[in-house]
Amino acid sequence: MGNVIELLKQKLTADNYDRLMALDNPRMHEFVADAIELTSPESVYVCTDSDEDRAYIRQMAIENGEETPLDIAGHTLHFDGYNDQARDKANTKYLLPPGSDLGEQLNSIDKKAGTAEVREFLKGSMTGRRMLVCFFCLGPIDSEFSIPCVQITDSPYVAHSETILYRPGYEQFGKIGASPAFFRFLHSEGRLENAVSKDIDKRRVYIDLEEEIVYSVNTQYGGNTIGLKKLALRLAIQKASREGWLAEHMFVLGAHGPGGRVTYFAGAFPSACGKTSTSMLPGQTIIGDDIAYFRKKNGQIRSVNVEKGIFGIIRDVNPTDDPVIYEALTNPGEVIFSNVLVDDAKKPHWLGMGAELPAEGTNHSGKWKKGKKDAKGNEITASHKNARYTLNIGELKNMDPMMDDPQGVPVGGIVYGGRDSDTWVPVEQAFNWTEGILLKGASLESETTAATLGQEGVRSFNLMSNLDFLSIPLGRYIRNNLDFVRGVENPPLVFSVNYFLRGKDGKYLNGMADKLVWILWAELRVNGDVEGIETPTGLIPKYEDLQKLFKEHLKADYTRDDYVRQFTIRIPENLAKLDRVEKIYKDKVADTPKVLFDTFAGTRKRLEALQDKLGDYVSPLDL
Ligand code: SPV
Ligand code: MN
Repeated sequence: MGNVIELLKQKLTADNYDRLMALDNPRMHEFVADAIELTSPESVYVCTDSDEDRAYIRQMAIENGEETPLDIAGHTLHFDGYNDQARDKANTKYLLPPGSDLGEQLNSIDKKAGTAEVREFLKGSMTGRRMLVCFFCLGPIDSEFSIPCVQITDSPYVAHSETILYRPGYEQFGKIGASPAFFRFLHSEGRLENAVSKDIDKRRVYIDLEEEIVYSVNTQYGGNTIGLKKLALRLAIQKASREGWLAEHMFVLGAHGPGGRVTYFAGAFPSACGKTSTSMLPGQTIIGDDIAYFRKKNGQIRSVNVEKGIFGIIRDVNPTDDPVIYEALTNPGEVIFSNVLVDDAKKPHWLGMGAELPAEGTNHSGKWKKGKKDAKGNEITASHKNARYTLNIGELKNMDPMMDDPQGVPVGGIVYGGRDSDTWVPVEQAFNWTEGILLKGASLESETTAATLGQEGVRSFNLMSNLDFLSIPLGRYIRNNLDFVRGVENPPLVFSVNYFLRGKDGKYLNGMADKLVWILWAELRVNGDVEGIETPTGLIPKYEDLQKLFKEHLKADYTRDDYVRQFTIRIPENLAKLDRVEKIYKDKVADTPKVLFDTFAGTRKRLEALQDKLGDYVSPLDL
């Protein structure tokens, strides 16, 4: 590339040039100049943290047709293309330099070939458009946790989403001087038709871990385009591994115990398993719902929410199950609804909203009528099952006051949960950190639902619910988690939860609201207020403790029969799970730490010993 400064001077208006140059960072200037040269925008807009710039981005999204105002003040609607409704796993790849190896579980492409391919798709992609250069901060401002980022995009919708989801970063960028320690994202939606990306066959998300640059092209869906979300998580996992901290796909929640005590929990659940609603439990306070960083400080593990907003699944958000979000979604405030159904009165509707849906309207497929089918003959639902809302956590009544604390919050407990119809009990504490990481986190599986794959109950392995985002070999990731508690005085307790356990008749054994009790029991355990009952895989609650919590928090009479059904140890299923997961590590993860196999063997022995003594299914009352 020629002279960076000359090029910027030539392509930017004086105002924008000054804004960019006020940040004295040659590496960032070079990135912007290269992006201009590559994508050939008509103009470049450099965004600062000001309210005017935020408003301008929002206005641009409406003017270019990516967003439409809805009936309530501050609400807008965005559609992604019919075939651009989720993360594109197949076309998301690491650019792999010669001689490096991420293991067979991670999707990668030769760096030279992949860079050439994605840059070819980006070439001239912003012709006739305005390039937005935006600055954001991952984690709280002025914090040891924070990572400054620069996002270049031609999509005001992407930039708008990021102003809701992330802390502003222009000022923060000014403070890092010429430091090269920041993440870079270049996105172009490519050619548009009816305001949606047209060349979906050329959709690519390529990640350069050495340069800490992510390229994304020919897509709009947030998971592929909002650089600071899952694309930054991939970069952060690699950076964390180098620097000795952790980047996790986790919510952070303040659980409120007796006497006004607040204990912070972080939790990982695969998509659509109750993660956001756990982070929003009634009576508790939310720090974040999706991504958390963890660092050790003075012998303590502390955590921050990387984001300040929520890009949440809207399906099943209704006044009964998610009252806090429902209220925010039905009152004035800044909200982007994506891929919902909208009627002529500009009112949004979604599956499971607790009201009858209109028989026609407009959705991600265009004009929609009940019964409409797509080109493959599949019925198109009123709203997409991955339809989402984007809002600022500050809009919610239950935001935790520590949300923006640069020190983060101390972590008392970690929770791992998946969709599991027949194996894990509703809540169980691991015996210690190592067993928690290996038997709960690294053993996490989730079942597909009939709605997603056509075949119900297929278990997919998803360690720490982070498999989709790992940028280091799986074994090293597990090792990093195991080692993280070195030097920590009281490591967080680790729990598994299962909201989806079914009885012999196939019916769920728990109601949606019960998860509050499992988390509050965990809160009592972290503080040593109650005892657990030992099982081969950990510690489960005593009936009396749960009965009290159900009464106090859900006004429910929890019966001994319910307890026995829910907490019976299902030994054959637990053994089968150990076999299944162990086989994955044996066959597919070359660098699995030996301690995983040892721990699995020890657990298998304990399960078999109990089976010999009391049979396949053991009531908690017999333990
Ligand atoms: C998830 O799927 O885990 C999400 C949404 O949080 S996405 O941004 O698509 O990753
Ligand atoms: Mn997520």
